[in-house]
Amino acid sequence: MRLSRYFLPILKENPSEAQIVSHRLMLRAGMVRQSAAGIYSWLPLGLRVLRRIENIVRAEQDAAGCQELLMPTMQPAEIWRESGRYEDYGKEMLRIRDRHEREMVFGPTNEELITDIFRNSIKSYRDLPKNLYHIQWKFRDEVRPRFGVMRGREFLMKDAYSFDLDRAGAVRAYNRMFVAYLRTFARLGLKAVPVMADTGPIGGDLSHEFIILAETGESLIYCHKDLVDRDILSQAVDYDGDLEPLVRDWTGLYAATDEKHDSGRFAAIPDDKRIEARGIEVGHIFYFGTKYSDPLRAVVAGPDGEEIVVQMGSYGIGVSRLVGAIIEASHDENGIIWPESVAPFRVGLIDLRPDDAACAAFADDIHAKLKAAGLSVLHDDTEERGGAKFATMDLIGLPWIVTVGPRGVKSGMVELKRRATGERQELSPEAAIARIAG
Ligand code: 5CA
Repeated sequence: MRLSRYFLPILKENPSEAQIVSHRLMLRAGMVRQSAAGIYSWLPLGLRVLRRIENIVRAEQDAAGCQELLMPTMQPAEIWRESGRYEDYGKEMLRIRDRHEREMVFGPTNEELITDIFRNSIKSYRDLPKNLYHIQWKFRDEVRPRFGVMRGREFLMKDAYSFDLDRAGAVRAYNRMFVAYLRTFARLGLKAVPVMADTGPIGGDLSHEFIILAETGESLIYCHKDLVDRDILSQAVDYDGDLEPLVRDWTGLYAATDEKHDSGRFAAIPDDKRIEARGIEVGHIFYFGTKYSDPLRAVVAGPDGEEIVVQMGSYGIGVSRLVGAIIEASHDENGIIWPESVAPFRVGLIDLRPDDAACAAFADDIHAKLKAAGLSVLHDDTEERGGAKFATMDLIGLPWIVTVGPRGVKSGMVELKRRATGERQELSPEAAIARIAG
């Protein structure tokens, strides 16, 4: 992609409305624009990151045996009356009447709708277990939308819903999601801690939040330090096997939100292993048994023809919140530092003299070679000054920056910079590409 043609409205100044670094950087880097309080348009650079996060979330859900579907944003009010949440949900739920005066809601979550789909289609115990998910926009009329996409009113969520015959099956589904979440956040370059949590309006008696540590986070957590230092990706995971030992290994160490905090248990942790910190909730999983399947009559016929009310759980990931959360966890004073797994482009290619025919040809040739190597490139072929070009690349945080100038055209060398470390090297274009392709 050539920057001269790309829609990248960079802001030179810090926007005054942004209180935290991720919000500031997302606005400055031309990733999002606010359309109304807590409601954002995703511009091309921001959307590329959002899609990459979505794809990692999707891949890990699929690997854990979930199946993707897509439910609408609008839902009929009746099913919310059936579950009893139409009144309970309060002002956070956006209620709308259509032209026939039928009551609708813009979905803040989908327990009712998925249970309705389930009850109309699945009738036998033989069809269980099932775990269905979608990645869809939600609306919650938050009292205080703030921090940009971190607490929006419209936001993108991955929500999965499991259906099982009994508690043991539901706990197995819960464990699969628990492990899939650890893997998902690790692949996004984050250290997420699973903490015991309250269930709030979703309900249920077993719940974990996945929290990444950040000073700007809205949650307060208490946990054992070893949880932060663990690496899940080095462990082999068999989703068809028994995940209980792995989950027990993670939940055996103390970790809780402030609502669930037990100061006695926390005090028993050695001093140097105790963490009391703020964090950002990027995922939340719930086991709630028959809270929805009972009132909505999601039942199946058991082996002897008896009626069994299915056991359910739900599992959310804040996909759009993650964009902000990753920036909170990975930036410096010059801008964003994207982990390679979610970077909008792998390489920024700076041509210092696009007005010089030899330099432009050299840059074009490297651009073509990077693409041929399967690497996504944002090629700065604009007439800006060199200093401004370097600042833009640092701001938007691409993992690798290749710079070419007239001097390099003569020597056949480019400068390769790694954004995360600032380390620079003079290399031939081929060596630089080999290094980036790693
Ligand atoms: N139905 C359940 C699980 S599918 C549910 O709605 N859970 S939740 O309320 O905890 O939301 C799931 C995730 O969505 C949260 O962990 C958080 O990462 C994200 N989220 C919740 N509210 C917002 C918001 N206002 N803005 C951005 N992300 C949000």
